[in-house]
Amino acid sequence: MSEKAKLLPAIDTPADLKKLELNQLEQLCEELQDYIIEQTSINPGHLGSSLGAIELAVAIHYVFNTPDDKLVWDVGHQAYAHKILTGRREAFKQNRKYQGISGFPKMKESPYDAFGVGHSSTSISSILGMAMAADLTGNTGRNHIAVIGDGAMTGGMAFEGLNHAGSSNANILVILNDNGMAIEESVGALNSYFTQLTTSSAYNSFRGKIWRMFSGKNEKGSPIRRSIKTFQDWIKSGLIRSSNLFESLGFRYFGPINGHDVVSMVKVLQGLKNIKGPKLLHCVTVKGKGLEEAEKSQTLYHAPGRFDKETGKIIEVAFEPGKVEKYQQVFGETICELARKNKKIVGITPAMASGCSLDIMMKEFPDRAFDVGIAEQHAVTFSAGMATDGLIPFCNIYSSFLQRAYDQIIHDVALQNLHVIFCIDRGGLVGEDGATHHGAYDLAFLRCIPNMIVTSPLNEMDLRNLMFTASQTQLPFAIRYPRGEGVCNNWRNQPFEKYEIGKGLCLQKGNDIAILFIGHIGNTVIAVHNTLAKEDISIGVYDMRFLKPIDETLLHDVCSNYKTIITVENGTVIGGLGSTVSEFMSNNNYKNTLEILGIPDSFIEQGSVQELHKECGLDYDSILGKVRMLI
Ligand SMILES: Cc1ncc(C[n+]2csc(CCOP(=O)(O)OP(=O)(O)O)c2C)c(N)n1
Repeated sequence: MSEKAKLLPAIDTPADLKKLELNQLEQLCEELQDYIIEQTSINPGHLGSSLGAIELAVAIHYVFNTPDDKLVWDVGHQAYAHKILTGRREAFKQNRKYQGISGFPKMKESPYDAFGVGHSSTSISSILGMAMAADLTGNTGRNHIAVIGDGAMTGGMAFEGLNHAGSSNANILVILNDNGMAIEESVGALNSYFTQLTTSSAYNSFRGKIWRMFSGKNEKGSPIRRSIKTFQDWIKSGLIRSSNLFESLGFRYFGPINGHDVVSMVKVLQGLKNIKGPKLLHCVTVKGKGLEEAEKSQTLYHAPGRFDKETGKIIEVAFEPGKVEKYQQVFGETICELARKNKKIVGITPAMASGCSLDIMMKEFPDRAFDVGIAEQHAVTFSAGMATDGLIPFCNIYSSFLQRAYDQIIHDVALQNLHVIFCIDRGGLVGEDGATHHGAYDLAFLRCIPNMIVTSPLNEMDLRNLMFTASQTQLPFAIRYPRGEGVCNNWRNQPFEKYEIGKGLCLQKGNDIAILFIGHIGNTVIAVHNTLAKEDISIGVYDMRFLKPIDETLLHDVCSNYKTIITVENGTVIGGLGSTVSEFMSNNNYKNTLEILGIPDSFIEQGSVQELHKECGLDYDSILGKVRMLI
């Protein structure tokens, strides 16, 4: 921590924070800002969102009695100040690291993390559940606070929560942290509505009144309660109710206020603490607040990697000749290539345009590429709707977020047998984002859906060819690939090849042991094979390529010719490739020894991809060791 820090070193819990005078809070916020910048510059994380929510975290913990009062951070990527203030100042140095603390609030980690998060738009439902539980158990004095960004507010669940809460008397405070940004700029009508709220003169004059009311600037020393009474009278008069979305839904709306003015925030929160029932406080904040570069380039600094803490400049990794590119780049360029040739092709992303590289298509074909907000369910059914009219939607969704849209995949796409292509990014272990973000279940949960084709590419060329094949196959089609680099750099502008559906490949015949794999993890298997080949140990290597339909001819061949079969997949061991082979063997009375390598049946925490592969026995050494053991 910087030597300038005078207040932060003494804060181990919110009780220490409460010992500070109100006029010391600004300095504390600056120290938190310095500390978060210093730490994330060397140990990357979600910088911009957390810088934007420092004052919110300080004000909330200053006013409310956490952890008895419940506080839920939506997504939780903005909660670094919260973590630091709640006993994890030193542990923050190990933020997102293997065996360190999680980058997101996590119930197991701290009593101050009232709810485990990572996926968006869960805060209102969960805080409402807590508030209603408090009512039922007679814990009536408790406060319940949810902090949700304008991006997360676009998620359907947020509205489901608002709808329920607004008709209740539940004592909840929703703090809308409005910075106009998701990872990219927030999209949709709600975003325009928030902009209207923060710029319209009626609301600005209303805001002035609220501001003065709670900060006591109009009547020196006037009790907050009297001000609240005035506010309630306004509400009763219906002045605001008719024109405000949240008021119409049964919430009391306060704001918009400046979410970086910590002293005023404290006063407003103290006032709101005395108002029961569902309330929403609209705070306007700046993503990346306090670091010029991060304020200027908010998308880039959402999670910038390492940067220079003084200048804020991102530390570029030196270009290495021959360095391979990411699968995401291959997806982005290939969809454009296909779209140039076929006008029916469209692209859809739920709020991850730059992460999945659909932004490349959005630039070239702005009318045919859609960012639909943090709305995976909508993204899938919207794609289905387009497919009914003969368009060919490539719906790109991160594996773990696709879990949200399971019924939409089954009911709206597969059951209707529609030609929707799912490009499933971040398949497998993703690294530092941890348990909430690993794409562990997709192969298993897609395989059991009728009509679905489920595939995974070994490399960049495969991804291109599978995208091409999918565009030419009138069926629901899933292509799942990992985060990060591929293995070859000669994929650009190569001719496309249409693959035979359900056909796997024998890469190498061998004796005794055959390894069957699906996806990019196969490159590790190939490396293991190459090592053994140098020792004159010959193993069979098979790229299944299609998990569904599985290549039964290939499986008969393998089961008849090898004593031992090892399956390797970067996905859960329950329900994926290993299970498929096991079912096949059982159905066909094969008695081979079968060893299934994959992600075990437990939640894997954060760490580098390499560390996690090792933990799961999916790294080169572990696979090699396993083969040696079985020889
Ligand atoms: C279900 C789901 N979809 C996508 C994401 C990826 N994601 C993480 S943060 C984020 C943007 C959130 O925007 P907002 O709530 O406005 O918070 P900000 O980062 O602007 O503070 C997105 C899309 C996610 N965490 N969960």
